Amino acid sequence: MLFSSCDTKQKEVSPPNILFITVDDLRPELNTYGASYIQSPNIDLLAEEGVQFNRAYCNFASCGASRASVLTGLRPTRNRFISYNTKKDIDAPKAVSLPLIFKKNGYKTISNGKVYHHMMDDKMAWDEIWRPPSAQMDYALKNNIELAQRKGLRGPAYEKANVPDSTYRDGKIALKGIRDLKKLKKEKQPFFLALGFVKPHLPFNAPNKYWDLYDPKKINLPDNFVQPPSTPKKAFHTSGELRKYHDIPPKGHFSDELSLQLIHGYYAAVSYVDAQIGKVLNSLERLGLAENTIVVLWGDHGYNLGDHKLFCKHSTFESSLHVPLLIKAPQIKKGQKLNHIVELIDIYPTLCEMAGIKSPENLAGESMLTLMQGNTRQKDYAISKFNEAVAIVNDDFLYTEWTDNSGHPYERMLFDHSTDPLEMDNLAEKEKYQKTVEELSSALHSNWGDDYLNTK
Ligand SMILES: [Ca+2]
Repeated sequence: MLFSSCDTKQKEVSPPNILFITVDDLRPELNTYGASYIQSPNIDLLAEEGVQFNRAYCNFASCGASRASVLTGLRPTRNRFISYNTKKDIDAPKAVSLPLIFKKNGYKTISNGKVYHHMMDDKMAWDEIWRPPSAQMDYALKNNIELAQRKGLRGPAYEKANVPDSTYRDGKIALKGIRDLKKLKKEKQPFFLALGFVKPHLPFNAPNKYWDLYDPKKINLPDNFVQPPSTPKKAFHTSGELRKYHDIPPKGHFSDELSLQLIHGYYAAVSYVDAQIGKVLNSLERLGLAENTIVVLWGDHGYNLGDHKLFCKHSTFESSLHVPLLIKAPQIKKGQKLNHIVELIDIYPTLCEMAGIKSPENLAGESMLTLMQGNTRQKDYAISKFNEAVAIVNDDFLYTEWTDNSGHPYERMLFDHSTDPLEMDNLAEKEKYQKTVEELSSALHSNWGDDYLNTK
């Protein structure tokens, strides 16, 4: 157990609390990850005080499936955890989830906000489940609320409003988290407190002051605002999630002007959610709980902000799969930035190991604790997917294959990030790379899980 005493005389050690923070659709375009133009001071501070994983990947490029995978420690397969709408209770009813194993080990477990995609999913794992009341689609302005109330339609894709932070859901979630911390401090029981923040997920709604942090003239389109002819057509999509919003053209590529406006909105939403996270972390500190609390913060998948002319997630480009992952834990060296490849399914065994809890035997991930302690580990790859596209990140390569029901690949995509970080040149069909393709395909198939094809 991480917190066992090194003293020769036995000291009683309290089990560490867990503050489990998930941020919806947060890509690692943050100051601490090198995006100096992004205002993310609170997440940056968490990185300074903890460990930053520079190469963390989601296991599925959509909300519900990614979350169910993280919380069960199981990989998505061909038929398990396959959509934004995934329910753990349907896809993996027997799995002992991460909150449940902490509950079974004496922890008080609380789920605030969007932790699982469905509020009451895996309800036995939680002592308390809470989500904030909010206006339709979390808009603050009357006109936008009315637009969002039309049957089957949504409001605008972004909103700039002169309102306090607590008008939107994430402000309420932060306040609830702080109230919980105050209560939990008085209790003897260790806690697993989960906070699921919903920004920067669409719609990009944030108070004025977060929009005003960014000068629109200084916001740029990504360097890969293009769909190269060598990339398989199947890799692209129509950004359908965004099309549902008011005033977004129903088809065709988005104009530069709209794309820049959307990027501005995303940045505002990132700074807004960062401020809410900061309120909770400050409270943890002020209450004296920080010294015995492990804080983990993760994004549920990546996000395209015009990369490959796409918006939203739903692909296996680096921009869809790469996520922020930070862990701050007592007795772990601060300020480490690690380049070992890790996956979100590694969170479950890591938290168990740090808390001295025995993990279930069927977990697919591996603990990251040894990496945080300055050692290495053998597993140094990540496997992710979206629909029939299954991808492996290995060394500098990101290799995707689209497979049929028997696991047979029928389309391939390979990028070498050491020479092509923008993914402009698909190498998969080039003669010179056939051996690499063969090796990566083999690594993908042997590590995607014994139940990949057979899971119902
Ligand atoms: Ca999401």
